[in-house]
Amino acid sequence: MRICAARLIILFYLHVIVKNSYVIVILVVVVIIVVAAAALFLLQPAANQPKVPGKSTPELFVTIQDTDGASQTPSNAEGIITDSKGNVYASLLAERAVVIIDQTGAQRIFARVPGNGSLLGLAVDATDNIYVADANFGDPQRSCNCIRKITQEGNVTIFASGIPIPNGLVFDRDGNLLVASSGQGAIYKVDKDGRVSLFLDNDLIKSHNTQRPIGANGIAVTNDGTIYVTNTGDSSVIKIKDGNVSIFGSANDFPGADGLTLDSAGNLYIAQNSVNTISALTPQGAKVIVAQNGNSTGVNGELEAPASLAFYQDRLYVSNADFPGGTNSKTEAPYTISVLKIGIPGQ
Ligand SMILES: [Ca+2]
Ligand SMILES: [Ca+2]
Ligand SMILES: [Ca+2]
Repeated sequence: MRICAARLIILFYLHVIVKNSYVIVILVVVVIIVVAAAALFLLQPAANQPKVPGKSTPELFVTIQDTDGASQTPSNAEGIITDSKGNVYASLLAERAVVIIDQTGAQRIFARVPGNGSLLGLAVDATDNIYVADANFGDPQRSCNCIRKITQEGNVTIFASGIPIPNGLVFDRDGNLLVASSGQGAIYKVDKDGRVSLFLDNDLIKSHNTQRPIGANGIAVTNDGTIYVTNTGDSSVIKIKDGNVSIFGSANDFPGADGLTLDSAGNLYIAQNSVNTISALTPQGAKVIVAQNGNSTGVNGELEAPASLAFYQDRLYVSNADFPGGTNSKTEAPYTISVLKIGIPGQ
């Protein structure tokens, strides 16, 4: 009997242990599931976490056709912009035409621009009117140092004038056109009625390079109103936020700094014409080389003195001004627009 009772007690305790083991196993499984789910959640990138562009290979978007029937006059483009439908516009510096290229690559002359200066930066307003900087680099008789407006019907008028070598253009959040003046090293503001006022005249956007007297050049504005401007002569990118003007990234770190644009993660893209390079600065000011090419004719879409930048969706379009000097040895056909698949949509 005593042995039997002892057996019963042992069986009872074994039963309790086995029963509790199930509970422990279930608890352990629950804990593992909770920890794994938490780890997966934490490893997911947050929707608003900034992304950084990787390295990209420039591809040929289009070879620009000769618009004036004179092969000795290059069809090289300085300005570039995209409209709400994904049309790409390029300003032909020497041929004084703005061409329009649709997403299939079909192109035509959008407008011929009267006068005989250099066509530089482009901007587009909320109803797809196009604005082009018409710059006079020396001879006051040659062009008007003005901003011309081109409607979708192709009508060209003078929108604003009296800006020394207007170059990069961008609309701010209030619908004013900001104009980088390369000649003065300043930013002008043009309101909706074409009234011109001096917005910023600051030493940081003036060139201190006698070999390259081009100050403020490319210009971009973030959704929160921060303005970025390149200073080509000083090889620098300048930030203007809440009235404070400062060097963004490292000083003198962007030789040939020309056009600017932004993506939706807040990265700033910089076309560096003299080194055939597109670089980027993250919102924290870290530098990334996005694309770089050596000397070529540009036949496969290689960068050739990249001047201006414009996003449509996550594709970055680049006008190749094909200036000689620096990495690019000479201006020669073909004259092209490159495209880079960035994978981050434009702002
Ligand atoms: Ca030509
Ligand atoms: Ca420019
Ligand atoms: Ca070329």
